[in-house]
Amino acid sequence: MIRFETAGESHGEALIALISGLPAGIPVDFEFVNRELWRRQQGYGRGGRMKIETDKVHILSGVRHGKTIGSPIAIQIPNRDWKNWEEKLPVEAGDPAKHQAVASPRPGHADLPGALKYNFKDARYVLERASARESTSRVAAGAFAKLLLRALGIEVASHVIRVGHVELERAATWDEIVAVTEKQDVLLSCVDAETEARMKEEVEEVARTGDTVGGVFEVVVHNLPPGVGTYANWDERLDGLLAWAVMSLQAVKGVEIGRGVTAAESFGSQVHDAIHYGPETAEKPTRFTRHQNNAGGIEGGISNGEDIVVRGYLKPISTLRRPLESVRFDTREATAASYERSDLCVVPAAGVAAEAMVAFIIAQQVLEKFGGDSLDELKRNYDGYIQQIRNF
Ligand code: EPS
Repeated sequence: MIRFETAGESHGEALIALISGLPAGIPVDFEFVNRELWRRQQGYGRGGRMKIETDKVHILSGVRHGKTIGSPIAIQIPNRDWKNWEEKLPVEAGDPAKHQAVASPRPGHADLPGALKYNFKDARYVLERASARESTSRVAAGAFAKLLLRALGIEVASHVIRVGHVELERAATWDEIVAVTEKQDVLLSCVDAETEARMKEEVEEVARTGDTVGGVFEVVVHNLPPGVGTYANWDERLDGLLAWAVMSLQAVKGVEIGRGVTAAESFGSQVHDAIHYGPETAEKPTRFTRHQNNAGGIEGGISNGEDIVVRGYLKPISTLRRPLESVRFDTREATAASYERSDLCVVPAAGVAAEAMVAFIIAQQVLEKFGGDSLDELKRNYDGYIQQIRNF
């Protein structure tokens, strides 16, 4: 079973990802892994921190001569900002006069429940770990999951379908989504230029008013064969696993698979994707096809061979330049919530982090079904199954 853990504080020395269970023999494209980290740093509305950091992986173990060797992969991503925080947030006791306390919790952030839970009179320790900076480690781990999936021809990409009030009002093709992920000048990762320009105006508006704005990203998995995940046990359903993984990302408050939300207000005849039988194609192992994909590629907790479509609904960032009301930890007096440099809009970046989570779950379930300690063994098992599906 592949799994990963992360460690690190937002302003600590480094972020860590530890991945275990990946088969041996996966070629590691270092440029690709670092580009994934770069993608997570992009987008119109990111804060000043992204000008300081150039996230890059330092791989300590589990990769030799450019390939995975089946051992745990330890990854370190240095925080460049650490040099500005060494005295404010030392590992040792340090000089308390130099510590930078967060005295009044921000509504919407983990500050208050975290401080109550861990008995801190300062939310500094809470936000250091609750910060979405942690998603850097997830993207590093997800990049390895993508490398495994890529070796089987399975791809994962994302795009933005809403920023605040502005929504993409048409479907996006797979090629359009891929083109967005390949861009060098990332704005808001929307496939439609006119909609993207209006999304930018939405961010400009909150920049003026000292507010923040959320939105919706969509992650798509392309070329996944039918049969991954199962209805047999509640904790093995693919939709449940994906929803959990995406919901665990910072600021995600809702997850939808396919047409999940509007399906609830429609009739069955309008929602379900009629089944057809078509000619054999090179890309698809099954000749059972659909003309639409409202199910988002999952029926009964199992992939059905259509693209997997997972949407994440992101609340606006909770650090506001024009802060909401809060209460001081020490005196209990009413005051404005703490303000610290932050982002205005992170929907494209959250989409990249969600790609990582989705890729990891898909890789996990693919390995669960097909197994293999080496990529060669996995490919043999995988190809055998694809043949079975073709012959069905
Ligand atoms: C982030 C880095 C952080 C924040 C953001 C995400 O950097 P800093 O706190 O130094 O500005 O920009 O974190 C939050 C939104 C948050 O609420 O903590 C990153 O690398 O994505």
